Amino acid sequence: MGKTITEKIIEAHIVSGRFVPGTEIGIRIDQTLTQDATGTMAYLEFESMHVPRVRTELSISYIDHNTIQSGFENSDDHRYLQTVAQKYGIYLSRAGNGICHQVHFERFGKPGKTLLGSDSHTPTGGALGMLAIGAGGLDVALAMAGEPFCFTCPRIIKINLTGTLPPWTSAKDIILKVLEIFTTKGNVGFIFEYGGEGTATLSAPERATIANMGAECGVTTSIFPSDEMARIFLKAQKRHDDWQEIRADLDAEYDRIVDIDLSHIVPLTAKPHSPDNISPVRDVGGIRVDQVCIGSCTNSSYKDLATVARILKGNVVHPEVSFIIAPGSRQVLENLAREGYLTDLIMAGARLMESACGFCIGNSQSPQTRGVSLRTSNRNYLGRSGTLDAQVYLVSAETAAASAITGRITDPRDLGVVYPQVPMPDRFYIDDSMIIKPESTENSSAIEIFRGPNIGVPPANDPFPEMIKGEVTIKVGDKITTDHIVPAGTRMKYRSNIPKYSECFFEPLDGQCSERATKIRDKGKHNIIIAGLSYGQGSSREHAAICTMFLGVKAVIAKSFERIHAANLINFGILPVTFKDDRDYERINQGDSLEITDARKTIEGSEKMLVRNVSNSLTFEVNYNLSERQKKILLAGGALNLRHI
Ligand code: MIC
Ligand code: SF4
Repeated sequence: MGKTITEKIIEAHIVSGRFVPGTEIGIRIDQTLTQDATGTMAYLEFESMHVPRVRTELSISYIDHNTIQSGFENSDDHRYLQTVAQKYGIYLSRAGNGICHQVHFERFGKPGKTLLGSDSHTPTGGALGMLAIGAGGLDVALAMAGEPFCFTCPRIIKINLTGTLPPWTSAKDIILKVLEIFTTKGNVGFIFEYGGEGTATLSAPERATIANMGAECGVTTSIFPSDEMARIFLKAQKRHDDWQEIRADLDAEYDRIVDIDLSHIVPLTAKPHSPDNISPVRDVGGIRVDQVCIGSCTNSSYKDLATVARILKGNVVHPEVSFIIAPGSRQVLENLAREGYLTDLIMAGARLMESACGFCIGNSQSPQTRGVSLRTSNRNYLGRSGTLDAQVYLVSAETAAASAITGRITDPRDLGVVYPQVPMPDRFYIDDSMIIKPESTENSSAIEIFRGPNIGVPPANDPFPEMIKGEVTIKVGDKITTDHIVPAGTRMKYRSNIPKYSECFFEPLDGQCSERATKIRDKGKHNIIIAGLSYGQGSSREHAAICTMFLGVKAVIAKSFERIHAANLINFGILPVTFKDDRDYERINQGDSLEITDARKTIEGSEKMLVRNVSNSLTFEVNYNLSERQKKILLAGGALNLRHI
């Protein structure tokens, strides 16, 4: 039987288990990436492992998230990251060089390799035919220490693209279509593999947009063949030697095949407040727009921004629209400048932001009260923009540009002009001087690591208790994201200071939650969280688990979990369990006292787990699906404890 692309790469990297979907496997990791918001903790964890130098082919630390630097914390973190990188053999992409996924795609992504990144959009690399997976910082730290990455062997869904995109539609509309079909929940354990003759019409940067936002569906990753388009892109990046052809075999078998005819794609939008709340742009056309933001790791490539420049040429944006542009990388910015597109953008009234995450993570450019913001980014969760009552719509660069001109949500086909087809350059202008090479092994011992007062130590946990006896701290609904659990934006500067960061636990939903959890913990009781479907969507930030641990939560009982957050909970010694009967969710309230007697023994013996609700005298069963490896981690109180035993 033929093989899928995924199967070929996994089989070339497998170190434990076999390619049997649904079972746990371990793979060797060739490359790692971190960014500053998750990286400081990941490197603190790496340091605590006492490994003298990274054991990967390439590890790179990007500074792209916390670049606002209001207060000393971000700058201190940057300096810490730079010195750690120098010492341990890690490359460092300096602030200003661009967003991790865009830069990695341009300069380091390699067909056939494995990449593990402490950011949920790491799958962007799948555009070049690599197996690129997002994970918590601790898993990335372990990979840097040479440990395999363990995860559930995926089931593969083929997305078979046919036809070609009509004018004024683009890759963003394709992935929004995919989100309409698959939604943001129910896709854990799957990989999207793209194929079909429609795929061959998409350039590598277009594929990157699609692979990037597959993360919103909750799949392990998305992957494209490494074909002529990948070769052309790598050649234009002066990296032709990095190319190798990788395709699925013609008789490869998939779990499911979904056909999408590109010629039927229309401009789409994800309406507030979820990336799967899809409708045609025309259906919401005419709504007044206060802000348009173009950038983020989804749509900030040269092609995106050059297309926007061509659409805007000769126009000034609508007087009521604040128009933000954040190029994805310094390379994109240089190429736009040299080709004259930057001038067109400036003359159209663009407010030029740094090549960084910026508006996407809500640390700047928050919209006005009840403002309507059109963004080319990938997430529009409630409050993520920094304005709780803002209405954020996710759109393509084309729709964003058209709407910036008219001041209303506008289907770009209705502009009544010819679609500007921007060709990909044969050669990009390239300059890697903002990437710092690590010190040689001989010189590295002399490097002193800089630690400002904001840099803490990874918090310790006790081994898993014999029994869980505690209180329901908070009961939440479906599709709770890690942005709900620990918000980013202006709070993100406390990523290296867990007690401080824990103060905003569940803040967007319940301002009292952190205080309540602290009181329960200080009374010697355990905290327990009750949740609905798809708990822990979105960001890979392990802080959503670390702060949960710090506040004394021992179990999360949910209808279902997202992959990265569930792995992070186990890594920090917190038990994720699901309701056997979802109706039991209705029979629990915030403040109820719950008990799991013999919790530890139950897990050790793989027995049936019962939860007693002392407040209403009901008992219900929960499921836990832990491999032997995960049981060991959990019972030790987390992966770091296990390593130090
Ligand atoms: C995000 O887009 O939410 C982030 C910020 O990039 C996160 C990582 C983080 O929280 O630092 C992600 O996607 O993993
Ligand atoms: Fe940065 Fe936004 Fe991409 Fe996250 S989604 S890496 S915040 S640009």
